[in-house]
Amino acid sequence: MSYKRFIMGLLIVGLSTAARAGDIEGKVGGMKGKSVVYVDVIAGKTFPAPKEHPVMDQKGLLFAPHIMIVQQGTTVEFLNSDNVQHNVFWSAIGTDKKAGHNLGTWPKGEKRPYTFDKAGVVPLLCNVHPEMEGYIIVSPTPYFAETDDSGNYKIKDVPDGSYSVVAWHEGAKNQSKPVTVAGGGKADFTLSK
Ligand SMILES: [Cu+2]
Repeated sequence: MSYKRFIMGLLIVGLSTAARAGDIEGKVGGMKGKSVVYVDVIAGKTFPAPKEHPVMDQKGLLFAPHIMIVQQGTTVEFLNSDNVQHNVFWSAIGTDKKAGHNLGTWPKGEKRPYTFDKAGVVPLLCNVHPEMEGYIIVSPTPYFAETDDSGNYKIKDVPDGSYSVVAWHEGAKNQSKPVTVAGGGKADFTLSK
C-alpha cells in the first residue's frame, strides 16, 4: 500500500468512526432513587459475552449491590460475606417462570457462579432470610446505564441507529421509548407504580 493510500485510509476510518456513535442521555422521573435504562434487543445483533465476572455479595443480611445491571451472557459470582448461611434463588426471569432457579445455600467466603443467558429482570431472594431482596437486570445489549439519585443517566457510545430504550425501576412499570441516535440521542421517562 502506498503512503498516500494509507493516509487516506486512516482519514476515512477516522471520519466514519467519529460520526457513527454517541451517547443516549436523559432523566427518569416519577419514582425516587436509582433506575436502570438500557437499549432493548436489536434485531439481527448479538454481542459477545463479557469476560468480567461482577460479584453480587450478601453482606450484613443484604444483597450488595441492591441493584446490578449486566449484559446478557455475563457470569455473576454470588458471594456470601456473612457469618450465617445464605441462599440465592429467583422464581422467574421477567415473566418466564421456567427460568426460575435455586443456586443453593452456602457459608461465608464461598462463591457460586451463574451465567445469565436470558435477558430480563431477575428478582433475587434468600430462603433463609425472607426479608432479603435484590435485583439483577440482564440487558440484551451492552448499552445500559444506572441513573444517579436524581434520575439522570447517560448510555455511552451507542452506534447511530434507531432503538427501543427501556427504563426500569424497582416496583414501577417498565417503560420503553423509541430513540434515534445520530451522534447522540435523548429520552426522558416518567415511571409510575
Ligand atoms: Cu440470607
